[in-house]
This record gives sequence, C-alpha cells and structure tokens, in this order.
Amino acid sequence: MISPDHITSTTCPYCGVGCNLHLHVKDDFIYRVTSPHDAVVNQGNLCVKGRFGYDFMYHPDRVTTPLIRRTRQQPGQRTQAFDRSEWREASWDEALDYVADRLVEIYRRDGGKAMAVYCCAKATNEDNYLLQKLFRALFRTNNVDHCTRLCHAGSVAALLLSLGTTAMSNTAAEVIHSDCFIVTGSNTTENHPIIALQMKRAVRDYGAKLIVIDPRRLELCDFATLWLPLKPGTNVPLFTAMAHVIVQEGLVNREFIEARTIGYDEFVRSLEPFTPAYAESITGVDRALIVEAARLYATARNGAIFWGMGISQFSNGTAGALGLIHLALLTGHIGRLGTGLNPLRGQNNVQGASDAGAMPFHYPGYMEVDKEENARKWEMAWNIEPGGLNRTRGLTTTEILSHAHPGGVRALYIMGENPMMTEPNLNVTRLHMEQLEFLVAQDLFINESGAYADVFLPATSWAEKDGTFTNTDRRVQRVRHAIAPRGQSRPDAEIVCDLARRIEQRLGRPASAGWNYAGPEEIYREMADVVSMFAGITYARIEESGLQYPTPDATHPGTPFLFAETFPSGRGRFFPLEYIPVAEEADDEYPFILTTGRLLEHWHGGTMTRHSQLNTLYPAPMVEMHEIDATRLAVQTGDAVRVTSRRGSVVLRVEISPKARPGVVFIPMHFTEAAANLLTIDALDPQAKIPEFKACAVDIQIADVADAQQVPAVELRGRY
Ligand SMILES: Nc1nc2c(c(=O)[nH]1)N[C@H]1C(S)=C(S)[C@@H](COP(=O)(O)OP(=O)(O)OC[C@H]3O[C@@H](n4cnc5c(=O)[nH]c(N)nc54)[C@H](O)[C@@H]3O)O[C@H]1N2
Ligand SMILES: Nc1nc2c(c(=O)[nH]1)N[C@H]1C(S)=C(S)[C@@H](COP(=O)(O)OP(=O)(O)OC[C@H]3O[C@@H](n4cnc5c(=O)[nH]c(N)nc54)[C@H](O)[C@@H]3O)O[C@H]1N2
Ligand code: SF4
Ligand SMILES: [Mo]
Repeated sequence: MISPDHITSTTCPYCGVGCNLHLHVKDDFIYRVTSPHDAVVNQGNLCVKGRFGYDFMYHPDRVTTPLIRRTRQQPGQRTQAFDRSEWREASWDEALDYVADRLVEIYRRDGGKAMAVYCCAKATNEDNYLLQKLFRALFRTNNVDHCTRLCHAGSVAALLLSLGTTAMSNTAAEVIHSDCFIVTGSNTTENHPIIALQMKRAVRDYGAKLIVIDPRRLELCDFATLWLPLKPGTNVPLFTAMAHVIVQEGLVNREFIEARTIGYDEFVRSLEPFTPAYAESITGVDRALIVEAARLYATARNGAIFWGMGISQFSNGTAGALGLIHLALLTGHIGRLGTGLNPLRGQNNVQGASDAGAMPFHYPGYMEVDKEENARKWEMAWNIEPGGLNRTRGLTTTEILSHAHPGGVRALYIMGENPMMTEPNLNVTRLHMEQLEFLVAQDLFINESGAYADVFLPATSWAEKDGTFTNTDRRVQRVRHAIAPRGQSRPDAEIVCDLARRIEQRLGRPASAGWNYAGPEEIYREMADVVSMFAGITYARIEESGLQYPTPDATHPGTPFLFAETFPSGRGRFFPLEYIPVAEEADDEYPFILTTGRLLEHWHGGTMTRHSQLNTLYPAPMVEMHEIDATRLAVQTGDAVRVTSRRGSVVLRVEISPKARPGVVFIPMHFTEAAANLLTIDALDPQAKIPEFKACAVDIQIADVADAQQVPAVELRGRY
C-alpha cells in the first residue's frame, strides 16, 4: 500500500456536477483518486471519469513547451499540422512576444472587429475572467464567446426572455424532495452520472414519479413511470400539448399565475391547435401518454423539470425551452424546494465561464455590454478612459468563424476549445479556419483545431493550478494544484497576464496595475467587487465546501434555490409558440434521422479522454441503431457502414442497441476518425444561435471492403 505524500482536495475537471475529488500524490505523481463520504455534492460517489480519467495529463502527446509553426501560414492556405516536425520549440518570451506582435499588428490595421477569442469552460473562473478582460480592455472587442453557445444557449435565451435569469433554479440534489420530476433531452446516467444516482434514489427510496421524454430508451427509463419516445425535433408540440391538457383540465395554479406571471390569456388562446391528437401526429407519442404526463406533473405537490441538449440543440431550441418554462409557470412548480427549472449545465465550468463574462453580449455577471451604466462600471474597474469599452454586442462562436474573411475576423485566440471537432458541418468550419490570418491555441494538446494554429501555448491542467469552478448548482468550488506543472506548461491565468502586459506595452497604453495579481483569489475579488451576486464569496469561505451564488455579502449563506418571491424580470412571461420543424427532415434520399451526443466514457472532441485509460473502455466509434433498421440494411452489430449526409460522410461500425428507435440513429461526437460533425447541419436557432446538433438526415450503406478495412474491429463491452 502506497502512503501518499499529500492528498489534495479539488473539483472534478469533467462535468458540471462538480464532484469533490481527493488526489493522492506520491513523488509529484497522482496515483489514485477518491472522494470523501461527506462531500456535499457527491457524498463520496464518483463516475468513471472522475475516478480514472485524470491520466491524460501524463500522456506523451501532451505538449509542455511553447511551439511556433515553422512556415508562416497564409489566409486561405492554412493547414492542419499534428506532426511535431512542422513546429519548432520556442521560449515563453519568444512565443509571447510573437503573439503580442502579431495580434497588435492586426488590431492596429483592422481594429477590434478583426479580433476574437474563444474562452474555455474547462478552465477556471479566474482564467476566463482575465481572457475576456484582455480582449475587451485591450482590443476593445466583444467578440468573446465559448462552448456555451453550442450547449445551453437555447435554454439561456428562453430563461432570459421569460424569467430574466440564466442558471438552474434549484439544486440537483433536491430531487429527493420532488414527488414528480421530468427528465427530457438529458441522458443523465451517462452525462451527469452522480445526479442520475440522486434521481434513481428519489424514485426508489422516496417514491417520486419520473417522466422521461426522450427519443432514446435511456437507462433512466427503467426507473420511469412514463416514457414519452418523441421524434427528434418535436419538443414544442409535445410540451405545448401538455400545457393544453393542464389548462383544459383546470390543473393550473391560478394563484401563482395571477401573482407571478404575465401573458397568460393570450397564451391560452395560442394553445387551441395543440391538442394531444395533433401532438401525437407530429411527435409520434401516444396521446394518452401525453395526457397522463401532463396530469402527473401538474398534480404533483413539488414538480421539477431537468433538461439537457435534446431541448436546446435545435434550430427551435429557444422555443423548446420556453415550452418547459410554461409548464412550470402554469403549475407554480418553481421557487420551492424540490421544484424548479433545471437545465443541467455540461462542462465543469460552463456556468462559471458564462458568469465571468466569456460571452459576446455580457460583461461578467450578465451585465449587458450595450448598456452605458454597465460599460462605465467596467471602465472604472479596469482603469479605462470613459467611452473606451466597445458598446456593441460581439459575434458568437458560430459567427466568429463564419466571419473569418478579409474585412471580418482576422485573429482568433482559442483557449481550450476544439471547434474542428465540436462545431457543426466541419467541412465548412474547416474552410473558415483556413481563412484566419493568425491563430493561437492554448491547450494541453495540439487538438484538431490547434493543428491549424501559428503558435501553441502549453497550459497546465486543472491539477497543476489554483482557482475556482462553478458547478451546475451555481456552487463556486475550489480547484487546487496537487502537482507541479509538467514541463514548461503554465496556468492559463498566468499566460494571459504575461501576454496582456506585452500587448499593453506595444499599444502604448499606460501600464495599468491590472495585469499583476498575487494569485487567483485577487482575480476573483476584482470580479466580485463589481458583480454583487458574487460579493460574499471569498476563498476563505469556500475552503471546505463551495457556496451557491447569489451570495451578496460576507455573511450570506448562499442560495440553494431561486425565485421564492419573484423573478429577476418581475413576472414570468408566457410566449405563444409555433411548431417549426427541424431544418432537414428524412426523405427518400437520406431516410434516417441522425442524432448526436455523448457516451459515459468520453468527452466531446476526445482530447482528454482519448488520451486516457478511459479510451480502452470504448476505443472506437459506433453508430447505434434499432434492430428493425439493421435488418432492413442487412447489417449486424460490428459490421462497417458508411453514413452520409448532404455535408459529409464517415465510416464506422454498427451497434444494434435497445436504446435506439426505428428510423433514428445515434453517433457519439467524440471520435475524430468518424467525426459526427462532418454530418451535422449548421442551421441555427435565430435567437440563441445554437446549431441543430440533434437532427439531420442521413443515408446508410454497407461500407465497401476498402473502407471497412480502415475501421478497426471493436470488441463490445456489456453496456446498459
Ligand atoms: N460522459 C460525458 N459527460 C458529459 C459530456 C461528455 O462529453 N461526456 N459533456 C457535458 C456537456 S458539455 C453537456 S452539455 C452535457 C450534455 O448532456 P445531455 O444533455 O445528456 O447530452 P446528449 O448526449 O447530447 O444527449 C441529450 C439527449 O437528448 C435526446 N434527444 C435528442 N433529440 C431530442 C428531442 O427532440 N427531444 C428530446 N426531448 N430529447 C432529444 C437524446 O436522445 C439524448 O438522450 O453532458 C456533460 N457531460
Ligand atoms: N455533434 C455534436 N456536437 C456538439 C455537441 C453535440 O451534442 N453534438 N455538443 C456541443 C456542446 S454541448 C459542447 S459544450 C461543445 C464542447 O466543445 P469544446 O469545448 O470545443 O470541446 P472540448 O473537447 O471539451 O474541448 C476542450 C479543450 O480544452 C482543453 N483543456 C482542458 N483543460 C484545460 C485547461 O485547463 N486549460 C486549457 N487552456 N485547455 C484545457 C482540452 O484539452 C480540449 O482540447 O461541443 C458541442 N458540439
Ligand atoms: S459525475 Fe461529473 S463531476 Fe462527478 S466524477 Fe463524474 S464527470 Fe466528474
Ligand atoms: Mo455542453
């Protein structure tokens, strides 16, 4: 038995659950991860990623020296370079001077509109706060965004429209206080495993009724009272038909509607066409099930709704989320323990990166960039002349790349994201990447996007730095370094400050005191001094366990659930909805609907998990399909097929799965050798600008022999 030199308490770097980890360290090496039984969020439970997925940081492919591409890339001819021989090692001074020179050259020539940055939902609040500050304060641009755009943007747009808020209203663990809860568009077992444990406990030990609304037969269906297997893209008619039933049967909470909402009468009129029969004809869900689900939720004492990407990742994603908000407003299932509107946030720190201003329309704390008083506050905090900050909304991630052309975005700085795996329609995304004049990647690995970069800046992983992450419950928790940085890698915040000082000097701006911090706590303080909901959060107070914002002052205990009295917008607003089908439906030429998403063992573009022992658990991509479709195609599990959409084509092996429904196939997004996003469509939700990752049309053919030889045979593990 090894005895550790020390055990460091920190927060998991994978998902938004935010489990507490104990990293056991011997000789500056993490050899084991555990979690204490009294951990507030996870009570000692961990999923396979938190427990075993940390070894990517030791992988030989990790880059720990600054690199510069040997040949200068020209716009229009930029190419991917994974081969180290195409890069040369550089000192930090040389690399940062080069980055500063080229960014300043482009900014001087083309102004702030040519500059853009992708922040990072894997990095800390402090890292993100500083990077958005750099681009806003020094380059006077709001072209600042991150993967939240590809994620809960539809939910955020809907919550802002209706309630004036963006985050989860309640704490996930409160699910044991719900007597009925809906899980929709969320494969919670694989993607928020510890919350799924709590949900199962709510059903098994506390007698709660679970309603699953999802096209796939997920593991949670084993625990559900009802499963509504809808056709992808039909959330709006389904939820609106539930509202129709709730109103028709007089199951509404009159008192709540009168006291706390607006627009009810007009909304009720709009419900008329959305009968359960009409919804059945569109969604494919039996009308009796729709009625039963509506009754079950509406008559609960405490009803809660949890949702995920199956709601927001549609060109009607905002409308889908509004459909859910309406159900809570009709029934008053919000503002109490065990109720609420709970969009499960995905990345470990997507909530925090959004809170810290890594968004094109908002400064930190969701302060709109186009409001004068907000701009003035940040000008004072950042020591900038009045009128200095840009007051126009910036471009979103999806727009930043589509604006990469002369006269548009010329320089892009990517801290820990991978658009060449995670944006839709990769063949077009690639053309945009090629058009950039200058690209910086700050990451642990040269991923599919970093391979296009001019300069690579090696960042440390979460286990080599200090700071905070904010989980899906709005809980700000500590991240602590357990081991020394590998090689020459440096924490993101340190890299950003070092670069900012160089840029400031080149721009001839007075050297502000703003880029010298004693440590991450001082960075957090700078933000919390302006953003009142974080004002009461200090590192001392979150030493043991995190605090849930809003925490307005030093004695405030934090806020487990929101909206007991009122909504930030005052009253919750109903919005009459229309059913707009997905951008691309199945037809004779492309007869299957493709939906994309995640697997328990892997993470997004795979940069972390495919460099981890987790990869051995699920080593190659598979397309999940129903037995009926497999019979029709005359294929069996393990056969290689070519899946083609109007935009691209991939070859991978079949998995006949009890989760699939006929006509709908599922491809995970994690595998570069069969990237799901070669197939997906870049249709966007008009309000949230989120892409339609969850539905497009594909054709499937048996792969020819040459193609089949390219894909390794896979041994199937027993999965749920
Ligand atoms: N293992 C693992 N965990 C993760 C991640 C990861 O990459 N790997 N990523 C994290 C991130 S950033 C996020 S955002 C979360 C995402 O977590 P989830 O939201 O659970 O993500 P997805 O796997 O994309 O699955 C969404 C579900 O939507 C369903 N769906 C598809 N179309 C529709 C529809 O029309 N209506 C409804 N109601 N449902 C539909 C799918 O069948 C699927 O079950 O996971 C987080 N956790
Ligand atoms: N088809 C399809 N596409 C999707 C989705 C889908 O469901 N289907 N889901 C979308 C969603 S919800 C999301 S959130 C996005 C995710 O999209 P991305 O954020 O682009 O994906 P990741 O693979 O998580 O990229 C994280 C990167 O950060 C690096 N990294 C990790 N830790 C650190 C750190 O501390 N510092 C720095 N500098 N880098 C670090 C990792 O090595 C990795 O390269 O994908 C979206 N794309
Ligand atoms: S549930 Fe999420 S936070 Fe918890 S161990 Fe798994 S990946 Fe980490
Ligand atoms: Mo996400």
